[in-house]
Amino acid sequence: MKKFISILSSAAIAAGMVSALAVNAADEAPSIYFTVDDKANGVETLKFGGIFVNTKENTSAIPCAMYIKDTSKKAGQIFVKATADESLKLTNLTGPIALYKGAPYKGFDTDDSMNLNVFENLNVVAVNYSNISSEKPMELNGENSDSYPLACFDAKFASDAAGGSYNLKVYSEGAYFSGIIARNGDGTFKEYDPSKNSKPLLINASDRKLGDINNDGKWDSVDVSGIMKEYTRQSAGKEGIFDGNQRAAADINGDGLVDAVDASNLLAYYAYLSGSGESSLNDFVKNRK
Ligand SMILES: [Ca+2]
Ligand SMILES: [Ca+2]
Repeated sequence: MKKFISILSSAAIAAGMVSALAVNAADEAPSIYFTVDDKANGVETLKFGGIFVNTKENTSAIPCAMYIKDTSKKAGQIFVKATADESLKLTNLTGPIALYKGAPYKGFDTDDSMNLNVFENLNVVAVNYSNISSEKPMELNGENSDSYPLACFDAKFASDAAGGSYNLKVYSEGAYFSGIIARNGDGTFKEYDPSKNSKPLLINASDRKLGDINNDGKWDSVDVSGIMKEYTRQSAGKEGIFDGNQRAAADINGDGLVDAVDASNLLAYYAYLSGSGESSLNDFVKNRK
């Protein structure tokens, strides 16, 4: 039944689109972003926002949250579907009330009111905030559109998930489209496809610790030179020789690249450890200028 309601309301919006008039170029397109709870075992948020997951240490689900960034505060209807690569299963979808004590918009006080849907075959979780009867934007509960998340869910790696990079992102295909409708308050509106302008969350999964490329339990010059060799090969247009677990462990700053910056960070950390430093590699890199 929930699925039916979702499709029905989506169709109603699509029909209404014909009368869309206003385009205000000054408005920044609303977008969606994701966070994970890095207090979960084996989960770290890296310097540039990517997430590192040690799949040996992390055997539980990773709590995730989905937010809307809407600086215009004009969002009147929100249909967002999120997906991840297949081996990163999205489950346990809930509204934000229980965990965050509030929803971004007024009038959405129960999980039912935000029309949550899980499409297991697509590995998609969906949330709708809709007030079809009104021409106005929805009213915020907090100061900003992302004072509270739109929804919460878990991401769990399959036991046979390969090491490598995974993306948590907005899904928008066919009948399962994602859309954000900004209302100007005078009956005019504009629809955005957040799958076009939202940044996926990079999740690097590895069976070893961050930076320990050869998985010997130490961070040293062997790991540094491993990264440099890989980077040199790639710079020369050759295929890398790292497997997925090594590549994930080598993107030390979480920018999606394995390059000289990662090697330099690791070299500095090696020196720091030799001087009896005690921070984790990730904390060390985050604090490094
Ligand atoms: Ca090592
Ligand atoms: Ca990097």
